[in-house]
Amino acid sequence: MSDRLRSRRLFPVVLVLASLGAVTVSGIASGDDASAVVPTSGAAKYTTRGVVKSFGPERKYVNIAHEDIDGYMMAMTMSFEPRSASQIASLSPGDKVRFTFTASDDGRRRIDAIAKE
Ligand SMILES: [Cu+2]
Repeated sequence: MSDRLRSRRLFPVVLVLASLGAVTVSGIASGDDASAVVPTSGAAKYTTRGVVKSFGPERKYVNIAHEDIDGYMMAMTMSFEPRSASQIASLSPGDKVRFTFTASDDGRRRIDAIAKE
């Protein structure tokens, strides 16, 4: 009886592990396809200052009026993606911030660190 219960409990775990294995295997297999690999060679990191203007739906991104960024672009307002929601949880429109972000070849600008000034 207890053996049967135990095997019933283990069964879903085995399925999950098996599916994780399948994901890993297909991930490795697709490594041959260059388009499936996130480019890192074209990624560049910048640190700048700005003013928080607004947020995207569910705070998936924050619009910041940033200063001139040497080697990247002139001052303007544009969106940046937090890597985790906690990074921008305490920010409000009007806050002055200093932040570092990574701009990658896929056009995304992800915030590495951000702090109010
Ligand atoms: Cu910009």
